[in-house]
Amino acid sequence: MKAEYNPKEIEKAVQEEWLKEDKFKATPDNREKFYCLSMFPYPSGKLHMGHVRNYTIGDVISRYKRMRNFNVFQPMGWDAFGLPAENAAIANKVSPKDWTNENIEYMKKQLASLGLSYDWSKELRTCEPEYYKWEQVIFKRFHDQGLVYRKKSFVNWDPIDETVLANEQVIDGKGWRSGAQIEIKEIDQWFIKITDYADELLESLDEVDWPENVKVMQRNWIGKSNGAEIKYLIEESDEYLTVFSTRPDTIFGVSFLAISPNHSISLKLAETDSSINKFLDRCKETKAAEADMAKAEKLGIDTGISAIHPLTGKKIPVWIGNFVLLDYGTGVVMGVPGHDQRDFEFASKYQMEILQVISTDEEGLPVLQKGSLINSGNFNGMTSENASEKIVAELKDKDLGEELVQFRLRDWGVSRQRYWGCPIPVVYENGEPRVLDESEMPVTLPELPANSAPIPLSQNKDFINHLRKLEKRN
Ligand code: ANZ
Repeated sequence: MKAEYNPKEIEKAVQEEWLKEDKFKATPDNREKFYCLSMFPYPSGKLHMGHVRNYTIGDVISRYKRMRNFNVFQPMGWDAFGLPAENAAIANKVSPKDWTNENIEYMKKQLASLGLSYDWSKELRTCEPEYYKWEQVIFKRFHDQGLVYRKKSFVNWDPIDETVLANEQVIDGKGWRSGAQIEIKEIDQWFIKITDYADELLESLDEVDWPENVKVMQRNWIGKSNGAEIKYLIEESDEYLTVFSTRPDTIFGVSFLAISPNHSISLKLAETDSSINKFLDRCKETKAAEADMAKAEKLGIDTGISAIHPLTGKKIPVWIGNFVLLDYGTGVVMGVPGHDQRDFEFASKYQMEILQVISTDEEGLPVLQKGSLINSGNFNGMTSENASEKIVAELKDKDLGEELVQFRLRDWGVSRQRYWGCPIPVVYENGEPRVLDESEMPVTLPELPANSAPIPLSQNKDFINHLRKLEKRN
């Protein structure tokens, strides 16, 4: 035996032996089973050190369990759909499928050379119809349970990559990969109703054994807020603007209402008012991650509309504010500059009244903590908590408000990739969407002619004809 360990020689020989004997293929027997699955890698081309670390950890666990006589099943697969394959395909004039499969073969060799003990007989590639059929089946079953719905919503549109981007993929108003100026578009999208489970998700965090900082991040992401919906009558109309507020105790300090630039009233006004139109254009450049919005300069424009304060009857000006999110609460905010930093900056900039209605030990304005009420009519002297309750009760009596719980968690939008993604199993019959039957699945991606760049599915004639046939069958 040689004194020196030569990995290239020894490992290669041993790995060949493993392969010959199908060493890691899992077959059921009487032993206790152990299933070990690490996250599938994206087949980007080559493994990096992060992969090596990640997959070594899974493999160490599998080997340990094997040595303890468990019947271990450790499979591997590829998270193989996604835009990078399409971009590479366009740049290199290969099909996304060939590009992906070539990368997989290369990375598989690399994984093998690390000696990781996978059962390759069960390998999955998420771009294969045998796999994504089940995504379509799950979509259908969610739909049948009322957990999938379609709604118009605003998205970040990257005109170069011709795709929708998540807020986190927009950096300073530009696409993270293409660098293109992002456009805000309103399009129909499918959503999965994960918000139905918000409370359950939040409560079950108490039961999982995770580091506390991770749990805090999760709680913030779910973002439960207890507050109230409060209605302000729009002057000279019978319509209301409804705000969501977590601080009804500050209602006597309201100096303005602010609506989102994407609110239907803003859009309507922009049709006839050129300065509002210009303002909305300016706001379009800044839709991005919420965290960026919080830092951005607060900008607004007066709509000229007034609303009536539900308790004092005072006229309150309605502004459009770039800091108001359309898809949180009601898309309308009551501005209380004496007690909210953002409202304070806004009111200072546009010279609006700043009234203190909560008194604490804090000096100067804004006073952010809760305390006792001042300048608030019958509610003076009450604590914030007590006053909030009483104020909401009075609003409820007048049919102008009620308690409301809001979550920051949004329903999950499943906009697909241009071409290289799982087709959503829906056809349109007389303009109405029909989710396909499980017997009609999988709806497969059309093959691309050799050397042609992938085009969006909606423009692919083969695919459209295929769907037409499905429509006729019913
Ligand atoms: C008046 C008020 C006074 C508020 C005050 C806060 C402090 P969280 O806790 O994150 O749920 N808000 C409501 N909808 C909004 C939207 N679509 N875009 C931006 N801001 C929105 O925050 C709830 C508070 O965020 C709400 O309570 C509202 O401002 C604002 F001293 O109402 B508050």
